[in-house]
Amino acid sequence: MSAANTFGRSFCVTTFGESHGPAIGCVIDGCPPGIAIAAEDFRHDLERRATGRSRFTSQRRETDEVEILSGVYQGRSTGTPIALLIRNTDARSKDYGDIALSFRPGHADYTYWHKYGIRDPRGGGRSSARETTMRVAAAVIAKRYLAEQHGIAIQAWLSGIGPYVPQRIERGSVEDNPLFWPDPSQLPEIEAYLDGLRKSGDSVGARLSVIAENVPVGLGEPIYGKLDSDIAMALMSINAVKAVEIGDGVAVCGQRGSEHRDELSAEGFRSNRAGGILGGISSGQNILAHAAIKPTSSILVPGQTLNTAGEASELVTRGRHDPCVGIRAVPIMEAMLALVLMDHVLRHRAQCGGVPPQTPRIAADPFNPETH
Ligand code: EPS
Repeated sequence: MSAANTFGRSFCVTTFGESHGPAIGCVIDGCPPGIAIAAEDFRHDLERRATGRSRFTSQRRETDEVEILSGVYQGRSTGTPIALLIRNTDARSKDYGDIALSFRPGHADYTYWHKYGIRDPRGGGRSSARETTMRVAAAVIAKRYLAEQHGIAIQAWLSGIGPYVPQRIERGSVEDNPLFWPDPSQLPEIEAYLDGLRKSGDSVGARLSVIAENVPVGLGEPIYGKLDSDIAMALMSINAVKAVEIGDGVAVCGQRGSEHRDELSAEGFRSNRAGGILGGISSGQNILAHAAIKPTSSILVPGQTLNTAGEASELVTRGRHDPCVGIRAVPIMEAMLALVLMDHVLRHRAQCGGVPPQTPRIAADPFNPETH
């Protein structure tokens, strides 16, 4: 039995480290040999996820420089374990002095304390979003392999924040703003809303969406390794996620069979309500998933709590926190989907690599910004 710090069966990523420890890192076991990997390849996605990128995220300033410790020779993966390390350089542990013996309402402080009988309160320790840095780093390798071998492209965006929902999805605009918001016309209003929220010391939840395009047919194992159950597990493992939807998700409750099914035609699938997965196996359509993220629990609004002696108290969390942790979760959504697809590409190849291509192979319908 292990304590489940490893994700994946064939592309296995083990992360380690705490937010205020000397470093965080990961070991990737099962990586195919020959993939080009250099330390600077990690920079782009790590910067997208990093704190201090705008006034709407935590102001902690980390350089997030990746050190490749093993598994890469002359710029290529060798098939041996790849170890990556990032040193923590801007932890400010004194911010956590007040909460060392108290539980932030809505935070993992309480459950860690009861589970282990000991906890590292500095920056939330292992429960910190800092851990997700290594998921994003490991997924840089997965994304490259998926793109090179299968042409798979993955993109996530924010699809809800507080009371706002995008009126249109312009995927080309997502990277042009620090909120990863797909409807530029709403940005001034949302930014004003977030400024007000920051001033009031409160936080807010968010919805995220992710798409993977050019996914081959056949990924996923039909019973306990369904592609959608693994995606749900992966997305739910992101800090603060409280719900995951695949395709139309909870909306299927109100649909008729004649409405929900994705009809097949020689020109391609006619819709994508299933989110690209049938019977736990990818259909070759775009994979579409969504996640709901709760508001950050570390806030300046005073809340009632108990301390470790069981005494009632009022608590305020000081420090450099995210008013909406969902914003930085956008690249983490992409990373977790990439890790699942990478794992299943390798698993599919191992068992079914010799199955000849079947016909007819139906084309995916193009992404429909009206319905997603
Ligand atoms: C976090 C609290 C803040 C964030 C941190 C996530 O940490 P600290 O109070 O230690 O500065 O800055 O995010 C990161 C450091 C990161 O790299 O994502 C939390 O409670 O989860």
